[in-house]
Amino acid sequence: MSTSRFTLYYYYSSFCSQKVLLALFEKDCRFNRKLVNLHTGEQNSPDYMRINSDGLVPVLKDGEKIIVESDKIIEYIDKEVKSGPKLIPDPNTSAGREVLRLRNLMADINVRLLTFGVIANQELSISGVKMPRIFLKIISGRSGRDMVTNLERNAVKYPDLRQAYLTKAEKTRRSIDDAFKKENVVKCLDDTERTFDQLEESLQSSQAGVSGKEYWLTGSQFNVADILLAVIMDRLTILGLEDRFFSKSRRPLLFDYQQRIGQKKSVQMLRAEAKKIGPLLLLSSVKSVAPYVGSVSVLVLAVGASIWYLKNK
Ligand SMILES: N[C@@H](CCC(=O)N[C@@H](CS)C(=O)NCC(=O)O)C(=O)O
Repeated sequence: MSTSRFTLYYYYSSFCSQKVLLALFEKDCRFNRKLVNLHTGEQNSPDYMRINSDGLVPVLKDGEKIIVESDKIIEYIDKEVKSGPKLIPDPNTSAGREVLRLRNLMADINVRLLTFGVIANQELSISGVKMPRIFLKIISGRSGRDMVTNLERNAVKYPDLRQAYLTKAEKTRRSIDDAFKKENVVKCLDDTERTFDQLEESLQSSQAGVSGKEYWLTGSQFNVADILLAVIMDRLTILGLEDRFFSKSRRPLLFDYQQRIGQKKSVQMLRAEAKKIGPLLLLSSVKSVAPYVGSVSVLVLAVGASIWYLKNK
């Protein structure tokens, strides 16, 4: 039974989904969930491509209305949901302009390249990539190239979606190539370093302007800029890059910020959500070997029966 007018199509480990989840949790907004398993390629099924022809999560459905792009979804939620704090201040105010500046600054961090690039070049991680081994196996193995082949196959199979499938196949091929070129990933990490310098400066001015300990990126209100930063920091931590980007000695205010966001209920809810990936992957991997397990059992039974027959003959 539907409990809310909103339905979110999302996946636990997707960075863009996490931004939207955190926004929904901050707004204390109820929503229906539709998990789109990126590891089994559900986002490329014709049914899903007919909802979002880019074959990407997240997607928000509000009745018949479909909203794509995480930033647009957050803007939509902020406008439509009256509960919870205002996440996006009016851009005509100085606070609003500062939030917009920080959103643009963080939008330039290529989280996809960082994620796949560090997984493909794990020597770039400082403390080691903290992802379930099975997850690493799935994304660093052949799965990317298999995905391209499947997309091209679907382009033939579903003529109404031909262009969408071909476009996605091309984009996927390019992003896999980029992630395997170490110099791209190194440059991306260096650019992120400069962004983090600016974020540390923002925290300095925010701290100076707020009396008390509860200060966030642009002042006392946790807003969309903080949502972006919280999710980026969690991703960098998973990639084993926390000591490079927000260690106590290099960027103390960001280090402290990371400790403080962990006390927020919405962030705890988000982290609990991200953890669900482990059991799900285990389940899909068991399912994928299940047919073989089935035939192996039949074989074992057959061999056992033959031995028994020969012995008792
Ligand atoms: N600009 C889009 C990007 C969405 C996106 O890249 N989603 C990723 C997960 S973070 C995805 O669905 N990947 C699956 C795929 O590439 O097949 C947004 O902000 O929503």
